[in-house]
Amino acid sequence: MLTVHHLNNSRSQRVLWLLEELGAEYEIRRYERDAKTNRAPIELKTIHPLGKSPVITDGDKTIAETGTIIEYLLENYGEGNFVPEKGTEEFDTYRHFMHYAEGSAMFPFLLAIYTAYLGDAAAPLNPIIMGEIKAQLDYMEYRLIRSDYIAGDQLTGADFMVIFPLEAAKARGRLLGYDACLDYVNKIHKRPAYLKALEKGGDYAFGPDVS
Ligand SMILES: N[C@@H](CCC(=O)N[C@@H](CS)C(=O)NCC(=O)O)C(=O)O
Repeated sequence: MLTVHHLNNSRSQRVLWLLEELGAEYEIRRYERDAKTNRAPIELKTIHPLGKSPVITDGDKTIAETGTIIEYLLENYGEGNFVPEKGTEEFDTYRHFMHYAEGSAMFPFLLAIYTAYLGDAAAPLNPIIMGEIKAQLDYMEYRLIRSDYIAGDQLTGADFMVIFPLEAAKARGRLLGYDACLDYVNKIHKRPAYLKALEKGGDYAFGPDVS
């Protein structure tokens, strides 16, 4: 049985969304963040040494890292959905955004979260971090003005990746002036499979209710 090790308020929500889009059978094992530290509970380390979410288990396989999980699910449960044909320009763009979301887009958002712990001591870093956040949002806006989804006019695996940095940006009020990004997030938030995943996943601070 396919099991999603699901941490509340986390990137694993997008794995649930993909599974709902695919109509796949799966079960959810829930983990709760520590109320004070917001960290994942130690038991997640018994599933995978990184102790992060998402992680999935499928028979004797354990797979961590969202991009790897999404590729694995598309290969094994996707029946050809959400992956452009290999050898096409769309496929190259899809692969780019599969890596881009966690590789480039998330980085300045995480820096902003971590340096906030420094208080005033973070001041010299803030202009650099804010500049980097702007560069990532400008890039996604440029893409989304030109196509319905991040890698073209079809929903692909890459959308399940970039939704998280964009949701995080929206929740922190950073999408003001980024109308294409905002419309994209709102469009995804209306998808029946997204809403079903939300119901199943529970507590999620970046969903449709966030302005
Ligand atoms: N690049 C990894 C990031 C995984 C990650 O940092 N997950 C967060 C949840 S959004 C987590 O588990 N945080 C809890 C902690 O680090 O204790 C991925 O996409 O899977």
